[in-house]
Amino acid sequence: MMFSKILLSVVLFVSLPFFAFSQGDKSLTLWYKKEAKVFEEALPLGNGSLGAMVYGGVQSEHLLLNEQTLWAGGPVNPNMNPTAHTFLPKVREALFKEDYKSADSLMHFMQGSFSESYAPMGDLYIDFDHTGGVQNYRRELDLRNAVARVTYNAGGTAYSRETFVSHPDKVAVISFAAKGADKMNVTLRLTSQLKSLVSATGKDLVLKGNAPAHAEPSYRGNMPDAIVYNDKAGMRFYTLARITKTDGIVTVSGNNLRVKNASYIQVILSAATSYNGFDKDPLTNGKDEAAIARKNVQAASSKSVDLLRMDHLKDFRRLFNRVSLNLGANPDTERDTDARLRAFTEGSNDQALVALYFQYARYLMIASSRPGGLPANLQGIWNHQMRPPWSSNYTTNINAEMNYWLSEVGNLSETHKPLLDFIGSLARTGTVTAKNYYGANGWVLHHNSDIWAMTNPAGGFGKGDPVWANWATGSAWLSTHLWEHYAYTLDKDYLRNQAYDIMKGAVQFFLHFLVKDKKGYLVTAPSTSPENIYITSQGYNGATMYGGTADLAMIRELFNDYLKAAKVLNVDPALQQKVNSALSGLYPYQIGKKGNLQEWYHDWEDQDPHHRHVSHLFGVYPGYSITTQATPALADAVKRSLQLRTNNGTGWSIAWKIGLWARLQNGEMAYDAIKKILHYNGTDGEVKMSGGGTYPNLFDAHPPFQIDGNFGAAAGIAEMLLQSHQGFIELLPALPVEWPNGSVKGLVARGGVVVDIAWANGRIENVSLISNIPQKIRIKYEGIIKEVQLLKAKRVSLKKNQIILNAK
Ligand code: FUC
Repeated sequence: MMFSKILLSVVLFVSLPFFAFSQGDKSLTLWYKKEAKVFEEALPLGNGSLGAMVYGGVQSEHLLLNEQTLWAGGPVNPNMNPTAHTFLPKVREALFKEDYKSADSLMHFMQGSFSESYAPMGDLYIDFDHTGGVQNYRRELDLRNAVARVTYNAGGTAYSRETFVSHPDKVAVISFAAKGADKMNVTLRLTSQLKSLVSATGKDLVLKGNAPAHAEPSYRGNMPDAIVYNDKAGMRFYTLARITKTDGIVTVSGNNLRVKNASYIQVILSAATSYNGFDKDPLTNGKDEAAIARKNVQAASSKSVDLLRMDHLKDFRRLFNRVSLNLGANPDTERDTDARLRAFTEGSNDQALVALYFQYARYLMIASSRPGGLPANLQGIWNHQMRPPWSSNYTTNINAEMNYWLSEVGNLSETHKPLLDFIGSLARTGTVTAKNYYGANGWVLHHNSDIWAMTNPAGGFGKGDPVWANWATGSAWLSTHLWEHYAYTLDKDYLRNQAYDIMKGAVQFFLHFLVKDKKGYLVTAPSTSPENIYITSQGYNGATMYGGTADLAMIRELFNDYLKAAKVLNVDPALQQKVNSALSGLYPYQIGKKGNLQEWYHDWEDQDPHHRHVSHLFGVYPGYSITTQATPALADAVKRSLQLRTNNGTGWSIAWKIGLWARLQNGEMAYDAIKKILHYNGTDGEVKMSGGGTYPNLFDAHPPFQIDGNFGAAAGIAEMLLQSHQGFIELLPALPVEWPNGSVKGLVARGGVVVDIAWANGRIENVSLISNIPQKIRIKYEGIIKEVQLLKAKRVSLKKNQIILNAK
């Protein structure tokens, strides 16, 4: 008896290695009492490229699988509309005759193809043959360990599952265990919506297939050829799931694997595609996807689970643990996350949920954006639809950029790299697009892109509405990211070798594209203000105009950043001079009759006064040329514009407003936007499609799901606590009364200064600063600026009486 007990416990210890995960931090865990019925309830895992959404079904576990490079289409032909530029003079002529209608209609001739679409790779199902009722069901996502767990009892047996997706080993590790009288009898299946084949041999399940040659954006509606396959295009993919450990009996059953009588099962899964870069045909010049996936599974199977887990945790925690946030309330961890979010929507003061939401964004960033990979798309890396909303592409008139507002300040600078590298690809196709559409030097990017680095105006050669299709300021906006990465890291080699030429290319484009208006100011023409419609004094509702504020705000920022970069590197004095003079010739910001910052060149009305885009306020955030201190009148006008727009909007629109109000140092309005974005959006198994907010799995609801709101809101929260865009580090610039006590550790200020702040009763208690770069910095609190000398990697801590005048 004694002997068998000891034996049992030894067997359990050896066979259930995943129990060795340290207990997750309750305040950093999302948990639920029911299995997920829909995508917006399932829990995301990812290693930057391989993504899994865990549904946690009892009868059938479902893992939706994605691979970041799996997209429809192939390399873009940047020469798809070589004569588009012949329409530019005509558009300009119409515009300067104030014939906006003709300008709008001519813009249709300056369009190219739609972007391609991110594809859903497949689904792994593990069907159980449970009989009897289920008790104590719980599923959770433990952010500290980046692991999803499911536990429940059935028929007196305790079941548990754990899944993590390892970045160092490039595999998903999925473990199942049963502890008690019953054993597990399961069927493992792989399926896919894509053209594919499944096979089972030995202990391996293989799913292989192709992405479509083309997938039409979903907003185009139902049409016969929305998804096109052909033999000459459409990248290959390969998914391999292997049962690497079990005490059960594994058999092949048709295209499935059966495991009988098991008390533990461990599956290792990897996936790869033939994508080989934006400009290489993935069929004729692609990677060997099968070899990659097999190698990953083979290598991981030879490691012990302990080692796989240890390496996963080491890698993940190195990034995640850099920041902690405490907003001063006891976490309401007794309530499941769904109930917590509902309660918050109804007015509970659960500020720990706000902190959890902030950290969740950091988690999602680590899971969807890693050096060497592609940038996170509209849904990060998680997509279950053949025609996902807006093709789950890179939408560059806000969404792609907003995805990366968190990276630097959130101490995840390396997660910014996929975007920075991608800008390099865009600059290549964008150089051809600049010639074809504008006869210009440099490079240009319009409102949509994809992994093929498409830069042309979208719209399907004339079918797109210029209000979105023809926006041409993407290279200016993205180039500000190149500069910001330098501003945070002070990495001169990066600036010299990677960023500078691309910034210069964007500058060259705009120096060519800007034209003089009747008053002699430099303006963009044509211009659109992202997706908003004006009403002229004659009553025409249109999109195309000249001198839109948003364009000029972005170009102003690009020029300023460029000048700083050229000075740091001490290069191109002649170009610097040109940029300086263009900068001073730009049509200045205008304050409209309502006291607002004018969005249009003329003081026109908006068709939708509450329009979700607030691009004309770019200079406040993410830009920095309007500040309450340096340009108070303009800052007031921005405030008025925001009041007129209201804090309502789509998910990302609300997120943007958190950051904007934070920059205007208005903690209460920023907090009001946080309340709005954390508005519960969904009901049991049903997804609401109106009103921005948050889904049960804390994914942002545009709606539908769009990840930019998660990242943008977290970036906004960081801006409420720390700002560094004015040449000094400002502490707690927009602290709302809802956060009287709290602390944040590990946020990053420009200059690579890592900042910890603690506060009580709404005022700072202490601050601690550390940087790897020795430098003299200035910190600002309650209007007082103080100089601090930082030595390399030497922490400086200041108490409140060293920061606050007359501190008690
Ligand atoms: C822009 C926005 C939409 C949506 C789409 C992906 O076009 O105006 O609201 O976010 O991108």
